[in-house]
Parts: sequence; C-alpha cells; structure tokens
Amino acid sequence: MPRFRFADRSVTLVGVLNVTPDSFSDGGQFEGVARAVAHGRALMEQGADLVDVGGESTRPHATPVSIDVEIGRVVPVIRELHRHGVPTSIDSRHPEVVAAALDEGACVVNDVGGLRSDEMVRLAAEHGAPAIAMHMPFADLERTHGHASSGDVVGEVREFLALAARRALEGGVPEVVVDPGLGFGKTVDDNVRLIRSLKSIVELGHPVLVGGSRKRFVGALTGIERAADRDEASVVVHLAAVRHGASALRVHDVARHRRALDLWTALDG
Ligand code: HH2
Repeated sequence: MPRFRFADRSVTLVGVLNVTPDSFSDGGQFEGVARAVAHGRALMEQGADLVDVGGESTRPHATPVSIDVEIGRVVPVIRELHRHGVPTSIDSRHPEVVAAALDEGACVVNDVGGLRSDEMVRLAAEHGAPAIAMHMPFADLERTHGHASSGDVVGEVREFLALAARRALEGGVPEVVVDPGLGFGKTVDDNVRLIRSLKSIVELGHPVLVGGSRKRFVGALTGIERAADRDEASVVVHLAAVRHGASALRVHDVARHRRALDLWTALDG
C-alpha cells in the first residue's frame, strides 16, 4: 500500500464502514466480510479517499465487545480491501486491534481514545502510519457520554489535542490529524461552538478532521429524528467545518459529500 498522507489533499474524504451490529446509524447493514468489502469498494467509487473500518460502536450504552470479536470483525475486511487497493484506517481504541489491522494493510490509525496510550503511538510510529487523535473527555466511553460540559469546551479540546499531537510526533508518528470529537461527551451547544471556533484548533498546525455525520446534535438542530435521514444536514455541518479550516471529513454518505465538496471547491475557488 503506498503511504497515505492527509496533507496530500486540501480536503480528505473519509468514508465510514461500520462492521458492527449496533452502530448508531447503520448497525447491522455491513456485517459479514463480503457485504462490508462491497460497501468499502463502493465508498471509494463514490469518491472517498480513505475507508475507516470500525468493529465496535462508540454510541452511548453500546454493548462492549471483546478484543477477539473486534479483530474478527475488522481484520478480514481490511485484508480484503487492501487486496483490492483500498486504503483503510482502523477505527479502534484498542492497541491489539490496531496492531492486527496495521499488519493486514491498514495505513492510518483512528483512535477515538485520543492517543492516550503509549502503545498506540508506538504502533503508528513503527508502521509509519498517520494517526488521528480524537478528543474524548475521559478514556472510557461510559464516563465520556455521561460528561456534562465544562465552561470552556474549545479551550479544553484545543489543549487536549495540542498535547496529544505533541506526544505522538515526539514518539515518531509521521503525521498527526486532530479531531474535536463531535458528540463525544459534548452538549449540542458545545458541538456548535467547536465548529464555529474550529480556527483555534486549526491554528495548532495539524490537519483537522471533523466527524459530525448523522450525529445526535445534527438531529437536535434540525428536528430530524432518524439518524439515517440526516445526510443532507450533515453535508451542511461539514461544509461549515471546511469553511472554518477542516481538512478531513468522516462521513457515512460519501456520494453526497463528494458532490457537495466538488461544487464548494468550484465556487470557493
Ligand atoms: N465518530 C464515531 C466513530 N469514530 N472517529 C473519529 N476520528 N471522529 C469521530 O467523530 C468519530 C470516530 C461515531 O460514529 P459511527 O462510527 O457512525 O458510530 P458508532 O460508533 O456507533 O459505530
């Protein structure tokens, strides 16, 4: 797999591939290797630059899965996508899963745990893989989702990401992408403030990834109840993020985002 660098494009479009029974918007749709691989390849045809493969839902009250189950879900899919030349990131909080995925051809580490673990940094460095550090207020999901905002969410997130990026770069990771972690232990207002103030995170000097796709705050702001009906609204959220300096978007509906981004680029030219 040729090396993957976010800095090679002005906006990197990351397609979501959840190989889980219980993800909040598409749980159960892409279970089984054949279905998952077909969807991953379709995402590339629709214009994704990278396919983000996850085997554990991070939604509130998701049933925890064992490391073996998570590996069993993601590794065969990554191996097969690699065989078809599809670049993948591994979306996992667990170094054992990340290690297995990198060995099978994943070329980016996506750690919603914010690269808190030295092992995660070591693995990305050893494989020469870029790493995404996402902000979660706590290392575990239950505490994160029960978290009520502090006052200065933007300052808190910026400080966390600055530290995570510094540690990772010092540990030898070739490229660090920072992500404010929309929807992770944040109120609707926190998410809005993070998008509006994204520039202060962009100023850290690392590519910024935003993942607002179909999330609850998008539903709260629009009144759209069903997560799968929030793709149009997600496009608006993500274009706002691009306007404020985001250079990577993690999305479920790649086709819609690709069209919107191409039009945006033509008009913004
Ligand atoms: N959001 C989710 C999962 N992984 N990774 C990054 N870097 N940024 C995000 O915002 C992010 C992420 C949650 O979305 P999804 O994968 O669709 O849901 P689930 O965790 O239920 O599988």
